[in-house]
Amino acid sequence: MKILVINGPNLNMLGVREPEIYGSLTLSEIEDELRNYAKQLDESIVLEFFQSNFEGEIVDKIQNALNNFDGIIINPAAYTHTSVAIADAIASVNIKTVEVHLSNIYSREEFRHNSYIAPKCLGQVAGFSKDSYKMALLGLYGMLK
Ligand code: CA2
Repeated sequence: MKILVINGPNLNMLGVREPEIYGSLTLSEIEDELRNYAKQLDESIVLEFFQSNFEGEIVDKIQNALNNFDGIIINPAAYTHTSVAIADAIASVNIKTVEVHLSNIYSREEFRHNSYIAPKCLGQVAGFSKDSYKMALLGLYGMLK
């Protein structure tokens, strides 16, 4: 089972700034933890990680996932609240996708309460810091296996 894990803009800064909101782990530490968690869940899970600060690169990556991946986990970061292009890309490939957020976007500013991406996904996990990714993987795995 091949799962693509996409992280959007500024998440490459994790662990470097604003640890009080997003935690003190770096993105690569979160990716390592998720890789270990996947291995415990099922040895046959293969994860590929991708981070970009560019909307078009994320759209390209989702399009290229067609016929190459069984599922997608995505933290679209700020594009969650703005990107019809990423929402359309997810809908067009029809790959089972879960949206993830480190923070609880519903307890933050009003503009973070809307997600263009969530309606195209199986579900959304928000507010559990790095564990949001593990919960998303568990849910996606349950739907795919
Ligand atoms: O809670 C999340 O995971 C978010 O997707 C994070 C986004 C934010 O725009 C979403 O509303 C919720 C922001 C990511 C920025 O990451 C940074 C990490 C370290 C320092 C500064 C920004």
